[in-house]
Amino acid sequence: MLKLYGFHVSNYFNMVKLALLEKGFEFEEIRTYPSQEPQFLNMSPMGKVPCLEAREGCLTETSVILEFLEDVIPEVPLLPADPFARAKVRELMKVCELYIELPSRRLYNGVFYGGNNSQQTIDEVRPLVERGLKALAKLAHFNPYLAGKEFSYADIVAYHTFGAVERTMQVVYGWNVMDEVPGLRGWRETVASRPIVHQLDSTIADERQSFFSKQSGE
Ligand SMILES: N[C@@H](CCC(=O)N[C@@H](CS)C(=O)NCC(=O)O)C(=O)O
Repeated sequence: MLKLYGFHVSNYFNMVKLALLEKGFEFEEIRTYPSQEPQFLNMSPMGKVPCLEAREGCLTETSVILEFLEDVIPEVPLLPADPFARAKVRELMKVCELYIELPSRRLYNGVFYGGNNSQQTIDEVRPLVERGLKALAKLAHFNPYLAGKEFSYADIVAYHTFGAVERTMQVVYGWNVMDEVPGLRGWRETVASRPIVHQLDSTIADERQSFFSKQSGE
């Protein structure tokens, strides 16, 4: 059986977990935090989560894991069959990861983990995220899903990107990114109403509460 290593506060972990659930995989979840311990680096060479253990060995990097899952269970497709449409979904995934999630992530320490964000980082991140959102606005269909009529990996990646990004932009800049792109808010509600997404969101909410109350020593 597949084993998924990670924890629910990790947006990348939640992308993979949602894909596993949507595709109907049986898997075991092993709560794991990022670590530079030699034993964990043998599984996840950068020490990051998620990490997926298959019969053949371990895989890391969310987009790589998602592609693997698609190859294993293509019968429940989360990528379109047509090569160009497939590439357009991957383009949306990349924009979310590289130009929205990664710049925002530079502020997570100050927002979620009690650290400090330097003024320089604060000044640098917002224009980057604005540019990423403009790219998303150009590419997204919201019809009702990001890439069109079918729910896809673009929705999974974007959905679990915007959870943390929305909060971060709100806390740091008082900026509501969900109003920045027309259609984004309605799209999120559509995705959230999918039964599997809804069920996973409840788990995430419980886990997040206990994670952050432990962190703040409550
Ligand atoms: N590029 C990685 C990013 C995964 C990632 O950054 N995971 C976070 C948890 S959300 C982590 O492990 N952080 C620890 C670290 O960066 O060392 C992926 O696509 O899976």
